[in-house]
Amino acid sequence: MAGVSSDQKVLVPEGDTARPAVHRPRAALGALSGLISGLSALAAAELAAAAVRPEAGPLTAVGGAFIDRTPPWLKDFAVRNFGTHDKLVLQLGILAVLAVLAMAVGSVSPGYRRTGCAAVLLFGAVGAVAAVERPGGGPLDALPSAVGALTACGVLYLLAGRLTLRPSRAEGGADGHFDRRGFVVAASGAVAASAGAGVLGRRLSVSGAAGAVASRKGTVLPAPASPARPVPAGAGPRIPGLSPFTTPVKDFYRVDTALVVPRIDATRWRLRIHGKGVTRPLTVGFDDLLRRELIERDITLTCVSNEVGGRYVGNARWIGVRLADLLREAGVRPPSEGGPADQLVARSVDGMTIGSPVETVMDGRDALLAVGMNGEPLPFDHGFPVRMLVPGLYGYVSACKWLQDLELTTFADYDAYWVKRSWSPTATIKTQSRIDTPRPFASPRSGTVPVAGVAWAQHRGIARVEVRVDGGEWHTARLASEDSKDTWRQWVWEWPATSGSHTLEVRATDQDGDTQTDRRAGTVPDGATGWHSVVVAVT
Ligand SMILES: Nc1nc2c(c(=O)[nH]1)N[C@H]1C(S)=C(S)[C@@H](COP(=O)(O)O)O[C@H]1N2
Ligand SMILES: [Mo]
Repeated sequence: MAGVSSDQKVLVPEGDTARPAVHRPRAALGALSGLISGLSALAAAELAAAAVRPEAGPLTAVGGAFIDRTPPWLKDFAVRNFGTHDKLVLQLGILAVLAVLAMAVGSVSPGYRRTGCAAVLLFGAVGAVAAVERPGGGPLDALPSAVGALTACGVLYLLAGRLTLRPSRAEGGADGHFDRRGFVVAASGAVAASAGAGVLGRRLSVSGAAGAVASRKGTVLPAPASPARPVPAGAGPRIPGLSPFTTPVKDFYRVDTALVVPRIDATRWRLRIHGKGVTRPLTVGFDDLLRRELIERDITLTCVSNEVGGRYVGNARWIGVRLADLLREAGVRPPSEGGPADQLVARSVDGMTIGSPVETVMDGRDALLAVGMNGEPLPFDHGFPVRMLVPGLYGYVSACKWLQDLELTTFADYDAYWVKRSWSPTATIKTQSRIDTPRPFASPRSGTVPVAGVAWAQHRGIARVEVRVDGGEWHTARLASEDSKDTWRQWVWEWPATSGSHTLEVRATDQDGDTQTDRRAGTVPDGATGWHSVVVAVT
């Protein structure tokens, strides 16, 4: 084997003309072998994760650990700039960092194979620790990272070996050469094997979720004992660009911390209700829930991270069981009746914790354990088999998806996930209104232009929506008829538009008589305020 001294030449900075040029491609090939071993690590880990559980894959585990440690300003930045693609951006970011590190390790590895391998094992250790520490994680979750790291080590060692300089006799001129052919063969072999392992891993994880998929397909939602009201008459004859009253599932926003969407087999699902003041702890299965009296309600869900004018709000027709009934069965009394617990903490299978005020959940509103959304079983993305919903509360304090456990406790004793991350422990949805049409910077023709959108003040109800142009007087918009206080309302105002650039503003008043404040506030800690405005250029 070539000595360290000759290998060190690889590290000589570019432009050092005293060194023979033959080493430069070797450094580049070193970097390439780093990339290839990184690829093989991920592929092998993917395969192993399919056998353990999808959440144990190093990319997912490190990404999840990163999300849990993201400070609120960065989370807000990501949500604002990447929206629902924030997770994709995160994973691409991790891949990019990994690629750079892999190339760095790879480029020194022809000279320092052991060091290269040690670095690879270190990355593996990071992945393994992250995986073991994920919610629901155990020692076995270290396996994918370990398998990946060992694979990468082997591949790197093999490839670096092909790049080792040998004393040259026949070729003369250069002071050595390496096994180019051997490198190409080994490298293509590693790439092909990685591709195979990756594809197989994906296949296996798909078949691993087969039980969950089948249990969802097999779910027949019984007819609700108490159906929803018919969809109310809209704000006006079909206004292009206005959000429909019911948001189709494909357009419904999704906000959660899950890099891998949990796929739960409903036939094995159990929900536990326990904690302070629970005199009869309950465990219920999915079929138990479906056999209960089901109610169907239109409820508008809103995310606290929704900016003024944002899209993190949607209205769906939900079917579920009254949560308050279940809590009563478990012996729970709200604080106003002397119950000792003021916080209901919902836990999901992916370790999310969401705390809601017991008083609110039990005050007679339609707080649900939902099993259906827009006439189908909950989609996996939206919490199959069961999620919580409390009309009037932001999602982060009410709408736990992939629900597994309900614990009665107090706000004094326990801070839920987002509360630990500087969001308010309780948060009522703020009255808001949004202009859907015209779009910002649209250029409608002068004449009558319908200005239309949605307004929401869940559980208080919308009383009035007003629009003004260029800071002038307020005009009352026409409202769609009310479905319930828990849903948004569409509105429209026919604007006699004159040519030129104009600013449209909207504000809503709820049925308590409170009008939206114009004071701009950000989303942290309990929801944004301010009026939505849109600038248009009328032609
Ligand atoms: N398990 C779990 N449930 C969760 C979350 C989460 O990250 N994990 N996010 C909450 C937040 S912040 C919101 S706004 C709603 C969004 O529900 P949706 O994705 O169905 O629109 O889910 C809530 N439930
Ligand atoms: Mo949210």
